[in-house]
Amino acid sequence: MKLFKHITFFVVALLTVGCKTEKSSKENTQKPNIIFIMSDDHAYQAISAYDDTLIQTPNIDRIAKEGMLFTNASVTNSICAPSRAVILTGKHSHINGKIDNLSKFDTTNVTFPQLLQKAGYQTAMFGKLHFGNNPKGFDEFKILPGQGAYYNPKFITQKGDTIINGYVTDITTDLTLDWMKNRRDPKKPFMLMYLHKAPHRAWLPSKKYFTEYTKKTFPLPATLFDDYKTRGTASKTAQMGIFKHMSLTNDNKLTSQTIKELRIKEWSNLGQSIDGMNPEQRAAWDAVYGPINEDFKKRYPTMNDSLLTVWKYQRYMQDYLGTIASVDDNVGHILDYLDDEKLADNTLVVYTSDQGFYLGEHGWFDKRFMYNESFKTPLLIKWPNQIKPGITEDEMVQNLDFAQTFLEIAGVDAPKEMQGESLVPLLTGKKETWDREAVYYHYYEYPAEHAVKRHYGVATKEFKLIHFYHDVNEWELYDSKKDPKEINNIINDPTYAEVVLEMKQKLKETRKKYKDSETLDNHYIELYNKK
Ligand code: SGN
Ligand code: CA
Repeated sequence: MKLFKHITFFVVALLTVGCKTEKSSKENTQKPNIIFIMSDDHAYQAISAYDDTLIQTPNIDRIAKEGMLFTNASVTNSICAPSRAVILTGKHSHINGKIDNLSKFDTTNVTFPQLLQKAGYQTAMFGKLHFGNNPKGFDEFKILPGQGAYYNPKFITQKGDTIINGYVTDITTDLTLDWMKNRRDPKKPFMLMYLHKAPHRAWLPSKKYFTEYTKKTFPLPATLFDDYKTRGTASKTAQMGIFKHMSLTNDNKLTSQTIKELRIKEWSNLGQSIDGMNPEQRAAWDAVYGPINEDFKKRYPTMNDSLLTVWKYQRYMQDYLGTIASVDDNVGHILDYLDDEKLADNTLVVYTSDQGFYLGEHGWFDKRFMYNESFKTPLLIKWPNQIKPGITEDEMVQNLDFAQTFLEIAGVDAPKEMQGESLVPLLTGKKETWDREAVYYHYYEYPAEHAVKRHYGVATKEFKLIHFYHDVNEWELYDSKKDPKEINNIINDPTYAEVVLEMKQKLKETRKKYKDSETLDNHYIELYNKK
């Protein structure tokens, strides 16, 4: 009898454990997978779902066709590593501490991948992180050191560093597909960060696309010759002008021999961006860029400043957009894999960039400013059965919101310190609960490369107010509806006096809401001075 009791207990216990395991694995597989695709410096002007004047990106566009296109997505601090820190922590730069590319990321910050991993998600990261630290909360990662290289890049892995021959965008995709095919645990939901280096400076396309794109010419942006008449000091002193600050060698790919022959003095010596190529890659490159050098030598003697600006802009666009063509192809491979493996239905796919970029608007390249081209960032999300296909959403969302969005999708409570808002109501058509009226921005990396002064500001759908501080004290206001290109700074226009007061009040409230203050501004200036 005693033995019978024991056996019964044993069988019941076994059944209970069995049921639990089966149930929890079933629950886990029902949780949605998340694929976060992010490129580096990808302007929304260079995605055909937003604007098809410059390039066709049919694969990235597929995400919008099958899901949602956000037309008012922005970043809180338009620069690489700080944007990534905001995405991972769900906290503004002044709270997570990673205010610029130079400061260290404080690894005591809790990041959303750590929480998802704890909740049973399998996690992996491939490509560019740019933190200086290895990421926490990942079962597997293979990341580029710092900015990484376009050709034959080195990767940091949990097993040490390795150099992989080939083109970085293809390699990052191969690593991602290899993980999905060979090491993904089908019993668990997964969260994958697939992070492209492209189209970051110095814009080196693959052979296929430098061959194709160097034959193209592109329409000029309306503000290529902006004289910054109504703007303050910051725009006038920034060093990101295509004419003045883009280098003919590193950026436009003339050889040092060419500029020596023409007796041109570069404004800054950035070296040669093509140094990492092997002889075969270099020969293919020279076969295309050699004739470009020869052609320039013939044209240069008769070029005035405007013609040189246009030549540099065309060279810039050919290479920048050429790198995006590879990103688009590779995004297509990932989407095809999800479709083929029947994973697409239960997978949320995000495509975004760490910030926007200037493609000649205001005469610029690079980012950093709170003006639209770098403040806004592309955002396309698909999630079959949850997002109705083909929707355009104009609510003001930010990279600050990703962490809470992903946690809600996974059924994990977000820590109280996170400062964003989950996008799930917008994604699932429950817009009534979304009540954000303004977003906050703060850029710090100054004095530094490109010389963009420190500034913070607030944006509503109607207006944008910016305060440049530190070594200046200047305000700018833009009417976003009437002046989307932000050419007229109306801060001193008496007809907007009321709006200025309202926006200053809004800025005050927003700074308070996100716990930013003058004390913190000064703290970060002091830290910078100590470096
Ligand atoms: C490099 C680039 C800059 C760029 C920063 C930050 N110069 O320093 O043009 O602004 O990265 O970019 S380069 O000559 O080295 O290419 S970020 O995306 O990493 O923030
Ligand atoms: Ca970037």
